[in-house]
Amino acid sequence: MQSVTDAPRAPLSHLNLPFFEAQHRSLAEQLRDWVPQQRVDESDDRAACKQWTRLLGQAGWLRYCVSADDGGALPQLDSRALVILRETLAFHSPLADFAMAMAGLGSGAITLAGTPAQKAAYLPAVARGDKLAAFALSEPDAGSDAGAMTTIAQCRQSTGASGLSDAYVLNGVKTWISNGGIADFYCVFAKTDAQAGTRGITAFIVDAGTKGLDDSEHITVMAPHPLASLRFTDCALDDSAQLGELGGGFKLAMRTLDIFRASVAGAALGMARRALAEAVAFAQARSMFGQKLADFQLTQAKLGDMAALVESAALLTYRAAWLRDCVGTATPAQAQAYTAAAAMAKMCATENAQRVIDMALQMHGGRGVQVGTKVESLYRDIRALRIYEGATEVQQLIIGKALLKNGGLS
Ligand code: COS
Repeated sequence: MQSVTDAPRAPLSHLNLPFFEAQHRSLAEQLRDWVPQQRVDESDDRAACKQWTRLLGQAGWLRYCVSADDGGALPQLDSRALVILRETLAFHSPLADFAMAMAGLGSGAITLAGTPAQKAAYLPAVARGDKLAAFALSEPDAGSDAGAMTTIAQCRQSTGASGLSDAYVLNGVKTWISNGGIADFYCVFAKTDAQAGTRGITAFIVDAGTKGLDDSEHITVMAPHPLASLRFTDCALDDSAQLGELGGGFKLAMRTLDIFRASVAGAALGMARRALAEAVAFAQARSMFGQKLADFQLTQAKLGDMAALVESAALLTYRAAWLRDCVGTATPAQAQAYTAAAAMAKMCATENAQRVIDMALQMHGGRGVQVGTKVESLYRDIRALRIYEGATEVQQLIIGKALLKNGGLS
């Protein structure tokens, strides 16, 4: 069994591609030296995620999840930095990657739409690893069809110290919420106008411990990570909890997902690269039929397939991140081109990674299914990435819609 410390190191050669700048290469170099030095017992997913968040925050890595004005490392969220960070972390520890991902996704809507007071209250603490964040969009009957949510935020007038103001009362259930149960706050999307479809959804920031919020229902999944359902029962929020415009919640959720979908592709790439490294090392070490496994043409052909799947996904992933960073999303055409590119990257990287990991596991024979080997855990780790932050079928829909609308994608 392998520990993080005796594992292979994440490769760097792809950072010479023209998508990247010197700062990205140096980020990857520093992170791949830092991760193996950390000692985190991952047997308890919740404790491990809290510890990874603390360590990532103390070392400054979470500063890439917020912008410089809010305690971040760079003036704006940099998609290429996020991709590289997640790729490198996922190569070594999918749970460390998960902790990083949730700091970004869970606070992303505040970065995009928060008031100065909301940003000050949450983002510097996220960047330091002092507050755990979560993104609460999905519901038992509204996963891919996020607009079908039924959690309701009813507006009531209340009299506070500063006079008459709006207040909201949340009722409903959110589910499959990553960091659920350990988060310090949730960005929650709810209907403020049940008749207005996706234009009737508004976002709110709800602190853990708020009266009327029960986040204790833990969900156990095949590759353990903190996941829970949230139950809101007459959960009262004052108007300072509203995040972004009234009725602007659906678009805010989509814009947040857009940014982080390319980074999911990065995480999938990290897992695929690790599986490939494990397969190469195993093929070179394993003897059979009087030669090494690597000497068989059958093995070489498989490794060739795996490498091509990894590198083609890498190009789509880096292109999507580069588009957002260097071309931008200021015009509707740019925004749509980026949305489609991020969807393509997420779809191809997660699907290809599943195939690469399966091939690596097959190459390991019986050891591949032995609990505790790296390819066995990767086989479980990768599966959720084809579903969360928009399943492959949702990405197909996004790409198809863009194609039909534009007659082209860029
Ligand atoms: N950025 C900004 N606005 C967007 C957008 C984006 N990426 N995608 C859609 N919108 C806007 C549309 O322009 C439209 O605006 P108008 O009301 O002004 O016309 C509005 O949002 C509704 O868009 P659309 O009609 O495409 O919505 P649908 O209900 O058809 O849903 C999908 C589209 C399927 C793409 C969406 O529901 C989705 O992404 N689902 C997956 C959700 C998900 O990822 N869940 C995982 C949760 S996190 S683990």
